[in-house]
Amino acid sequence: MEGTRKQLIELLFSHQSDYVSGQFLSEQLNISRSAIWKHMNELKKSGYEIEAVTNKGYRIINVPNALSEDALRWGLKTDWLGSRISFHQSVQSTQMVAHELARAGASHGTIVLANEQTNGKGRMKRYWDSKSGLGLWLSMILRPHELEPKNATQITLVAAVAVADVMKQLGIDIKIKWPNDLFINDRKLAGILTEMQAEQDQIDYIVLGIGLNVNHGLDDFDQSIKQQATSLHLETGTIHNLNELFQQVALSFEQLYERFIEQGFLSIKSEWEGYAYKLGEWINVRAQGEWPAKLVGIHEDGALKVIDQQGNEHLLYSAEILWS
Ligand code: BT5
Repeated sequence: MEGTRKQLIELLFSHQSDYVSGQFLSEQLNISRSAIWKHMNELKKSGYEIEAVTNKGYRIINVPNALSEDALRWGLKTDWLGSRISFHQSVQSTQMVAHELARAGASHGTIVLANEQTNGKGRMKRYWDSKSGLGLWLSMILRPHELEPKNATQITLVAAVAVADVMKQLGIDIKIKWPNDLFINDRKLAGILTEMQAEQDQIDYIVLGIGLNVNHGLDDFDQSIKQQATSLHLETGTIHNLNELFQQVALSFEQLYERFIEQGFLSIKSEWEGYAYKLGEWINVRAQGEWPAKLVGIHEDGALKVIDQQGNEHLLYSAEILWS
C-alpha cells in the first residue's frame, strides 16, 4: 500500500506539467482503476491537491505545506541523500538527534528534520531561533571517508553554495557571508553548522545543520534578532512550500557534494566567489591587532583571501572578521 502510493506520487511528479491517465497509472502500477481512485483520495486527505479531469486524467496541483515524513520523501529526486528521513514535530536540536543516530550507526545521507527546535544551536553554543512550521531546520549525516579531517570545514562552503543556488533559482539576490551565513540585503536568511566526529586521520561522520527561515513574518522572529534576520516570505511576499523547498535543497546539495568529493573544492570556488558577500570591499580583520583588509576571494582550501593596505595577501582561517 505504502509502496504503491509512493510510486503513484512519483509517476504524477514525473508528469507534473501534464495529465496522467488513470489507464496509464493502472498499467504502470498493476492495480485497478478503482484502486487508483482510492489512493488519490488518501493523498487528498494527506493534503495533496489533485485535479481529476474526465478523459484526461490526474494532475498534482499542490503538495501539502505542513511538513510530514511522507511529503518530504515523495517526489524527492536525490539518489542517496534523504534515503532515510527522521522527521520530528519538536526536538531540542536536530543536531543532537543526528549525533545520536550517527553514533548508533545511521548511514551516510540520513536526514533529521523537525518542525520546531526548542534549543536550536548556532556556532559556539549560540542560539538559533527555530519556531514551529516556519522554516527548514535540518541536519544531515555525512560519512565522507575519502575526505581529510582538515578539509571538513569546506563542506560548510559547499552547503552554502547549494542553498544559494536554490535561492537564485527563486530569483533572489543571495550572498554568502564567509563562512556559514546566507544573507539577503544585509539580513541573515540562513545559517550552517558543521560538526565533525573524527578519529586519528579519518572522519567518522559529519553532522551538517542547515537552518533556513522560510515563512516568517517580522513578528515571528525573536526580539533580539528582528533587526538582523529575514525570511523567504519577507523577501518575496509569498508563502513557500516547505516540503518542496526541502527537496530542492537536498537535490542541490547532493549534486554539489558529489562534485566536491570527486573534484575537490577548487571545482566550486568560483561559484562560491560569485555569491561572496562584500567581495572587493574593505572590511576589518581582528588578527594580531585590528587592520583594514580588502576581501578578494577564497583560497582553494576554503580560507578567506584578503589583501591589506600594503597590498600583501593574507589567508584567514578563523580570524574574526568585523563585517561592518
Ligand atoms: C549559525 O550559527 O548560523 C548556524 C545555525 C544552524 C542552525 C541549524 S537549524 C538545524 C540544525 N539544528 C541546530 O540546532 N542547528 C542547526 P552562528 O553563525 O553562530 O549564528 C548564530 C546567530 O545568528 C545568533 O547569535 C543570532 O544572532 C542569529 N540568529 C539566531 N537565529 C536566527 C534565525 N532564525 N535567523 C537569522 N539569524 C538568527
